[in-house]
Amino acid sequence: MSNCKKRWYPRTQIRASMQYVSIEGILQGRPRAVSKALSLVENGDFAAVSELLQELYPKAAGAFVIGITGSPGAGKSTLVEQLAQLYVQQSHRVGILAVDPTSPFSGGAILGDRIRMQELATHPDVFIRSFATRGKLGGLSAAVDDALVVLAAAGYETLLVETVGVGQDEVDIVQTADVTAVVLVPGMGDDIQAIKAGIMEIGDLFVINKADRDGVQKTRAEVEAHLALSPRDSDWTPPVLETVASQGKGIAELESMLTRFRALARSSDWWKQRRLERQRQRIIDLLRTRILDDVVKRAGNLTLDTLAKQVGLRELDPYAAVERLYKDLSLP
Ligand SMILES: Nc1nc2c(ncn2[C@@H]2O[C@H](COP(=O)(O)OP(=O)(O)O)[C@@H](O)[C@H]2O)c(=O)[nH]1
Ligand SMILES: [Mg+2]
Repeated sequence: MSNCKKRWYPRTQIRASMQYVSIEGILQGRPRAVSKALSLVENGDFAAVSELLQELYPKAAGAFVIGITGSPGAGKSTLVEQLAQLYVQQSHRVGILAVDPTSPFSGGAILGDRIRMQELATHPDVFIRSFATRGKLGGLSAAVDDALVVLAAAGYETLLVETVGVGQDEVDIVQTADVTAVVLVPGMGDDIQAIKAGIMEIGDLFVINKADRDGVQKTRAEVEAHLALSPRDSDWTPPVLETVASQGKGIAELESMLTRFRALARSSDWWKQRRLERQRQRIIDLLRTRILDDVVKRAGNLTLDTLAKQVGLRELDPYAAVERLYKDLSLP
């Protein structure tokens, strides 16, 4: 690490004890530095994150991001924990991001889960962080993207991201993953209908967890019927796996499928195309954030509030409000 620049980043809006982030510390994988960088990312100040990423992005190649999504209670955290244990046994360094307010990672779970998670959390090769920030400029998925860059630069090569598969935010998040596993449970026919529109399309693997329960075959048939109807632009046919995460069953098969996907992805054009499309989207999202950030800063909250009131009173329509902002700021 001798060639890396020693630079310190001032942070203005956070507690004094967290004012500086050491790039060197992150690159050496020091947990405190990584943790501070993740807080900076979560805080979402565009300029600060931009400076941070400038240093870390070139060093963040090679990590593999596994997205795990599904309904609350489907067993995502249990699966993530099991997978992480398997990877640690294989000498991987594992980073875990839980984007789920009900997750054990953030302390909301039953005691048993918590204890197992804590064991994992104290392992030197594992870094666990929960993410729940919403409403910041750029949104949750941008923050998750940046957090993954931090973890990758810190040497965590296998990254697991758990999200609740419900809203557009979550779809956006898993779209940044290199591979996405959708977790279902038996007897959730209606749920499948509900999440079909968003998450079913982006699943690379389907996991029927809680396969110790009745109705596995019915759920499998439903998933397969859905997959048969959705044409895919790839060499990969999403497999449907069965697991009992709470007993560690089917985890090795899931891991070997993920490995197989990774190997195929490396050499395939469709995956490169998919990555390219996502990077494109990432740039567009950042551009939108940057412009919005700039305009809002220049306009100030007062102007925005004034305009919002006028729109509320129907003195102004929202389009006219935007036009007025543009004019006041002398934008093109
Ligand atoms: N019967 C059964 N229970 C499971 C299985 N996997 C997880 N669970 C339990 O389901 C509950 C929710 O699991 P959790 O991993 O927190 O789900 P998440 O909300 O999707 O993260 C917990 O009590 C788990 O112990 C499974 O395969 N079979
Ligand atoms: Mg969870």
